[in-house]
Amino acid sequence: MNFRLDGKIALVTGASYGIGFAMAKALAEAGAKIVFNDINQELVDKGLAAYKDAGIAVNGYVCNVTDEAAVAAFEKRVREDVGIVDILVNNAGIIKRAPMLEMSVEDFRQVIDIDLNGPFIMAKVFLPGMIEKGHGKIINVCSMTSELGRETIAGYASAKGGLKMLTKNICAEFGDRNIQCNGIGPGYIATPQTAPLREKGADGSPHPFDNFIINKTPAARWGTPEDLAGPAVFLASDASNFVNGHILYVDGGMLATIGKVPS
Ligand code: NAP
Ligand code: GCO
Repeated sequence: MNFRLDGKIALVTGASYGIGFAMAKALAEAGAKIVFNDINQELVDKGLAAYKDAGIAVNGYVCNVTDEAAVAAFEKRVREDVGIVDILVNNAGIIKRAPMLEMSVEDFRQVIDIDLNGPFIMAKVFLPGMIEKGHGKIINVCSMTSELGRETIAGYASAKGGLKMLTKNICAEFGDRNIQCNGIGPGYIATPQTAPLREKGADGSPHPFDNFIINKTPAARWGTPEDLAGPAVFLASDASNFVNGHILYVDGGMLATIGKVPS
């Protein structure tokens, strides 16, 4: 019963598809009432249709996680429509790939704003409700790049590294209020965000990055959004009440090894 979420309200940001959708679906299957947001109505509608197809009743809202006033209004609307959020999953994010010398400061700033400032704003706005309730779970969706750099993603890695430390800071400040803040660090997952890294050549040959990841991952495969389901339920449930400030990497073993010699 420790893994059940019955009676809990879970908010997953940017959860119209991909990893966010898979985590929200798993939290719903564990008993949670799901609320999600996305950046525009088109995506929210796409998500509402997908949740309906999956037989999950959800509330969906348009909210830009970088807009503090919009997030405050979002929290008020969710409180009125559904209730006080028990579980916040900071999943919304973007990535921009360019060699650093070609990356504009504006692009760097935008990635930091969405991937790091956004989770800060969401946590700042939704923590008071958790404190009011006497419990809360915050799950920040980090990345392998919370630990490792890679060329062409300076903004993203900087944001995800910062998100790891924000996770630890929320743990430090709110652990004594029975609030657990942990991170989930997905490895390389097959979603639209990584589609450019998996595109086959005109001749049907695999993308060089594809082989690179397969050789770097002991599981010898790309992850799927569903690989994040169980870890999300664990960190959202009472089963993890003494786990705090931890980043749970769901990477097929990638961080444990320097990788295999390409065959
Ligand atoms: P994703 O393509 O990163 O998109 C996440 C969702 O967030 C999208 O619906 C996106 O809308 C939305 N979003 C973007 N900016 C937003 C904003 N300002 N406010 C609200 N929503 C916003 O999807 P994903 O690949 O499933 O990744 C989900 C999370 O996992 C992200 O934080 C990502 O960095 C992280 N992650 C992904 C991988 C991977 O291999 N895929 C690995 C590690 C970590 P748009 O579609 O309009 O952008
Ligand atoms: C990239 C990928 C990664 C993944 C993920 C790895 O360009 O290297 O998009 O950043 O999205 O974050 O954990």
